[in-house]
Amino acid sequence: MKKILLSLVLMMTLLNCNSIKNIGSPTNIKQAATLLSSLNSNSTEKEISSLFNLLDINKDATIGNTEAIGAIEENFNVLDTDNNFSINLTELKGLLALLE
Ligand SMILES: [Ca+2]
Ligand SMILES: [Ca+2]
Repeated sequence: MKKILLSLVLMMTLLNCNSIKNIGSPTNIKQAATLLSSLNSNSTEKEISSLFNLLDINKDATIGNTEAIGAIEENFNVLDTDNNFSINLTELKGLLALLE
């Protein structure tokens, strides 16, 4: 009886792990990629905020290196001006200066 319960708990834990992994929905990433590719030096801070919200999958108000994509990933160290290995909204706005 205990064994069954234990394997049930184990199964639940595994299921939970899977759902945590899937928080970043592919639609968000796709939307973020589209938005990112449409950005240029004339883009507004509002567009940067939308991009930020799409990329901040775990909603901790920063873009970690696992959340960065494309040009943000490539310029991560440049954008991360305070070198704390994450990009906040203010730092992401620096992307506009990098775009032409
Ligand atoms: Ca985040
Ligand atoms: Ca930072």
